[in-house]
Amino acid sequence: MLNTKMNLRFILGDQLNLKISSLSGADPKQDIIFMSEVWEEATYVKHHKKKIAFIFSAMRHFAEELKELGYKVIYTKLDDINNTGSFYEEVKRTIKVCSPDKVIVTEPSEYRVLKNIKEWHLNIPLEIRLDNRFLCSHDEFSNWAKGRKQFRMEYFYREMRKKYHILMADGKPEGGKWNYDSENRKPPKEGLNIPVTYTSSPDHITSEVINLVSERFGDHFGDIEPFYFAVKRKQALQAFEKFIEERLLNFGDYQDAMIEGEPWLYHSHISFYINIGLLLPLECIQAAEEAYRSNMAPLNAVEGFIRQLIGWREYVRGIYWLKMPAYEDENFLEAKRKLPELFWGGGTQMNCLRQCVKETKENAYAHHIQRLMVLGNFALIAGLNPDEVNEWYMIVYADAYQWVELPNVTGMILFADGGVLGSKPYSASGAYINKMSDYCKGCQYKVNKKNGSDACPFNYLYWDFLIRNEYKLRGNQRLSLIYRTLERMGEEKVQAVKEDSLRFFNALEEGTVV
Ligand code: FAD
Ligand code: DLZ
Ligand code: SF4
Repeated sequence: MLNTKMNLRFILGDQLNLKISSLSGADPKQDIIFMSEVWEEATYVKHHKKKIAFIFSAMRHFAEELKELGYKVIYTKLDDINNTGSFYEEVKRTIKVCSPDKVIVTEPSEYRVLKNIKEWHLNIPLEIRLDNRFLCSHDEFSNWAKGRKQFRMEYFYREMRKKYHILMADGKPEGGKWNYDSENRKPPKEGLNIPVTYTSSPDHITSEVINLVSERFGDHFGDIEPFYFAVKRKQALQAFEKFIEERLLNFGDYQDAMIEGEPWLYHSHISFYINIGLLLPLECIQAAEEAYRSNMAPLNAVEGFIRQLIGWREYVRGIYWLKMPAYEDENFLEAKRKLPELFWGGGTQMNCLRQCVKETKENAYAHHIQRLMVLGNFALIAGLNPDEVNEWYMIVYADAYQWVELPNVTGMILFADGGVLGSKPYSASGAYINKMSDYCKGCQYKVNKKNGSDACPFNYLYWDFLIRNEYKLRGNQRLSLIYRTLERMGEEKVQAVKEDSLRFFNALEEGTVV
C-alpha cells in the first residue's frame, strides 16, 4: 500500500549521520527533514566560539548533503528573521508551515533536552527513537549494572568486547590479556616525531559561520581562528584515516604523555566528530582492529584505543542515564571553592595549568591526561565546586555534551559521586606531572620542593586534600596505604602543608596570580 503519511524528521545538531534512527525509512518524496540553529542551545552555557562554529558549520553541511540526496530540508539559521530561538517553538512553527502527520526524532543525547521534548504539546504524534549510534542500549546497561555493588569499567568493557567480537580469538581476548596498559603510558622522550594533525581550510559555508559566531558570540571564551576542524563526514573520515596511518602505532606508548607546545600528540582527535555523528564509533573500532590484523599497529596501542571507545565512552554514557537527574547535583566531598580566573586564561605561574588552559582556549581541545591529571587534578585537590567545574568543561571543549562531560567531571575527576564511576580519586602530586610531561622545566615553582612559597603547589595541596577529606576518604581501601603514610608524617610537616595550602587558597581568593 502506498504510504501517504508525511513525517517531519527533526535532526539535532549532534545527530549528523545518514544512518541516524530518525532517518530510517525516510521517504524523500514525502517527508521533510528539519534542522534548526537555536539561540537557546547556543547559550544555555557560553560555549567556546570554535565549538559553536564547528556545530553550525557541520549542521549546514549535513543539510546540504541531505538536499543533494534529494531530501526536502527545512533549515533555520540562527539569524533568520523568524527564528524563535528554541527547539519547541521552531518545531511548532514548522508544523504550521508543512502540516505533517507525525514528528520523528532520535532521542537527544542529553537529559535536559529529552525532558524538554517529552513535555511538548504538538497536537500530532511525536515518535522518539532510540539512538542507534551507541553500542550499549539503556536497558542493556541497566541490566549489567543491576545487582552490582560496584561498577567497574574494566568488567563492562570485557562484556562489550565479547558482544561485538572485537579483538577476540576463539572466545578469548586477543593475545591472552584483556588490557595491555602495563605496556603503555611511557613518559615523553626527546626527539619524538609527532605527525601533524588533520586540518581543513574553511569553505564559504564555514566562513559565513565564523563571521556569524564572531558577531553574535564575541564575548564567549576561546579563539575562533584559525578554524581547521573537519565539518563534513568525508573530511572526518580523512582525519580518522590519518590517525590510523600515522599515529595509532604510538597511541598506547604516549597516551599519558604531555609535551609543551604539542597539543595533539598521538591521540586521535575524533571525539568531536564522533559526538556529532560525522563518524560512527563502531566503524572506528573496526578500523583500528583491522590495523592490528594487518600489522599496521601493535596490540597494546590498538587495544588501548579500542578500550576508550567501546569501554569508557559507552560506560560513561551508561552511568549518565542510570544516574540522571540526581547525578547533576552530586557533591560527595562538599567542595565549595569558586573556579579561579586562571581557568579563563587569567594567568598563573603554574606552567602545567597555563599550558593546558592556553591550548584549550586555542583549540577547544585538550587531550585526556591534560583534562584529567592537570586541570582535573587541580580542581579536585583545590576543592573546586562541582557545578562550576562542570560548567567550565561543558563550555570549553568542542566535544562536550552533558552525557559525556558530566560523568568525566563529577565521577572521574572530582569523585563527587562518592565512587560510582571510579574506585578512588585521581589525585596526584607534582611528581606525576613531572614524570609525564616537560612542563616543570619551564615553571617558576620547584617540583622537587614539598613546602615553602616556591614549592610546587600540587605537592602540598595533594596532602591538604587528603587531610581535609579524611572523614570521607579514610574508609576507601585503595587509599589505605596513603593514609598510613600520612599517619607517619610528623606534626611539623602536616602543619607546613596546612600553612602552605592556606596561603595558596588566600592568594587564589584575593585574585593574586598564583
Ligand atoms: P583519544 O585519546 O584518541 O581517545 C579515543 C576516543 O575514545 C575519544 O575520541 C573518545 O571518543 C573516547 N574516549 C576516551 N576517553 C574517554 C572518556 N573518559 N569518556 C568518554 N569517551 C572517551 N570526552 C568527550 O567526548 N567529551 C567531553 O566533554 C569530555 N570531557 C572530559 C572531561 C574530563 C574531566 C575528562 C578527564 C575527560 C573528558 N572526556 C570527554 C574524555 C576524553 O578526555 C576525550 O574524549 C578525549 O580527550 C578526546 O580526544 P581524542 O579524540 O583525541 O581521544
Ligand atoms: C551544542 C549545540 C549548539 C551550540 N547549538 C545547537 C543548535 O543550534 N541546534 C541544534 O540542533 N543543536 C545544537 N547543539 C547541539 C545540541 O545541544 C544537542 O543536539 C543536544 O543538546 C543533545 O541533547
Ligand atoms: Fe605544574 Fe608543579 Fe610542575 Fe609547575 S612544578 S609545572 S605547578 S607540576
